[in-house]
This record gives sequence, structure tokens and C-alpha cells, in this order.
Amino acid sequence: MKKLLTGIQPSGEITLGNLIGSIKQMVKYQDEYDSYIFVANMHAITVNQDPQTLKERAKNLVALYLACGIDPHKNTIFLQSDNPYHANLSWVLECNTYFGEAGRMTQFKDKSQKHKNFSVGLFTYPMLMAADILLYDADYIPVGIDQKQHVELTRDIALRFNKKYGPTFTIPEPIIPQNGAKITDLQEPTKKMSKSSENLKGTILVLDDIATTRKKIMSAVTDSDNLVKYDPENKPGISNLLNIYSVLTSMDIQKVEEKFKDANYGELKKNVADVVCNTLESIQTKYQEILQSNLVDEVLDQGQEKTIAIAKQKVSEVFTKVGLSR
Ligand code: ATP
Ligand code: LTN
Repeated sequence: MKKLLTGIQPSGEITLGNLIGSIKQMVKYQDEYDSYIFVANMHAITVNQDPQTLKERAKNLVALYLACGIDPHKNTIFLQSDNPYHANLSWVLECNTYFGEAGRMTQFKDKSQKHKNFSVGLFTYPMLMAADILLYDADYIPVGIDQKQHVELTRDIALRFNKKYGPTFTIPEPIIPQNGAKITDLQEPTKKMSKSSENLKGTILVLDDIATTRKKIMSAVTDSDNLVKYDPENKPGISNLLNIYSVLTSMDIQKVEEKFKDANYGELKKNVADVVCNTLESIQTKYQEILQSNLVDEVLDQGQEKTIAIAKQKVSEVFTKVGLSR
């Protein structure tokens, strides 16, 4: 069975973008692949975090994974910092990555501009991500379009390493969902909906109360043509709403466009709000049940034990190959 691996940072409350671009994909693939799903809490500290909040968010994210239908019997679910081998491998990969190629990462360019004093970790972030992937010989990496470049860098590093030291790593492939690849901000529809946005008016949080969610959708920024048409370039706001509807109802975007072609923007928004609110309500009920139980700790204990055993072997092989053994 092919292996799949992906993770989310507990760097903020989970958004509809994360749900559609990432978690829904994980659920879809869990029957097809041997899946490794983790919480990238070490990536989160590349920017400033409050320790207590970070700790809570990491566990809550696991509860949310479970509430969204990620089955702990079908997936290996773990916390990145529970396994010290991620940092071990990351160092070796950093030493096998050119400064210039890491400097081309657009996420680094964007994020380093946003923070006045950014950390070295923000720069080495993609090599830690490469370690997450290469430790487990993952074949497929489901990510949103914004992470594709990091998976491509991972491939380059792995190919170069294999060539220099002999076959060691499986070369991973990104899986980018066709629609829903990029859910945009409801207030600034050309920007990605992001959990670290300063203004949350345009961001739908999976755990937001339902009335707030409805209000955010009803006040989404659109345009003044009053024509429902899927055209991300010229009509980013309307296209985003159609996209959300399409993914949550599993209906083709053309069919959704057809369904709403005579609707006004208010009707479209109401329909999108209904679908989003129904989806979120059911997730929130399960989430509360899981938080009342010990399930999160049980799942993480199992994940830790299993992933340490696999990663230990891989790191030992890598250390031997590069001459870091006695
Ligand atoms: P941050 O604001 O901290 O960068 P984020 O909300 O962009 O966070 P990540 O933790 O970087 O989220 O991403 C988790 C997963 O969700 C990734 O696979 C990412 O590509 C996907 N994702 C995040 N935002 C969106 C979005 N708006 N549309 C589609 N997928 C998304
Ligand atoms: N960088 C990713 C989270 C992440 C990840 C990974 C995704 C860290 N390691 C390995 C896939 C595979 C993000 O911010 N979305």
C-alpha cells in the first residue's frame, strides 16, 4: 500500500480553508493509503507563539482531525514534537540544501516581509518539512497549492541525496485538490483564507459559532455585476463562494454554476451559508464529545510509539551514509 503523509500547523484556529484544502482530503484518502497525519507544532514556532496556547491548540487539532472523520484505526496520527528524529533528519537535510534554492521559497519571502524580526527557523522551515516527509518514505503529500513548492524542494533534496549517498529516500509527489485548492478570504477574495490573518472577518473558523459563520458569509465581498459566474480572475468573490459550495456538496463547479445562474448574490450566499453551517455544526458536536474523552492522548501515544520506531531506523541509515556513525 502506498504511503500518504500530511500535517497542519497548530498556529491558529482551523479555518474552512484548512478543512477543505487539507482535512477533507485526508478523510477521502484514508481507505486508499497507509496515511500518516500529524500536527506540525515544530513548524508553528518558526513565528512567535504563546506556549500554553500552542500546547492547547495542538491537542485540539487532533480532536478536530478525529471529529472531521479521520479514523485512528486507519491512520497513524501523531505530534511532530513527540518524535525527536524529525529535527535530527532536518539538520542533515539542511546541510544538503543550497542556500540559494531555500531562498527561492515564496512562503519564506512572504512571511519574512510580514515579520520585522523573523527567525532563522522561518528560513529552514522547508527542510524540516522535507524531513517530515522523507522519514516515512511517503509517496503522496496532499497539500494546498501554497505548499507545492515545498514538496518540490523535498523532491530535489531527496533526488540529490540519493544520487550522492545511494538510494535512501522515496521521492514524494504532491497531491493538489482540483477545486478547493485555494479557498480565499471572504473580505479580500484574492488572498488565501488563512488562520493567521489579522482580520478574521473574512475567515471562517471551523469552531466559530454558527450565527457568526452565517454572518461572515452573508457579508462576503463580491462585485457589482450581479451575475453568478465562475471566473476566479475577474470575479474572485463569487468564484470563491461557488468553489466552497462545490466542494462541500461534492458537486462539479459547472453544475453549481448552472444551479445558481439565475440567482442573485443574496440567494447564492444564503445557500452557501446553509451548506457551510450544516457541515460545521456536525463537526462541532463530535469535537465536543471527543474532548470529553481520553481519545486524543490514546491516539497520540500510539502514534508516537509507531513513528519513533520507523524514524529511528531511517535516521540511523542516513547517519551511517553521511559518516555520522562510529
Ligand atoms: P498560516 O496562516 O499559519 O500560514 P494556514 O491557514 O495557511 O496557516 P497551514 O497550516 O499553512 O494553514 O496549512 C494547513 C493545510 O491547509 C495545508 O495543506 C494548506 O495548503 C491548507 N490550506 C490552508 N489554507 C488554505 C486555503 N485557504 N485553501 C485551501 N487550502 C488551504
Ligand atoms: N508546511 C505545512 C505543514 C507541514 C506539512 C509537512 C504538510 C509541515 N510538514 C509535511 C505536508 C507534509 C503547512 O504549513 N501547511
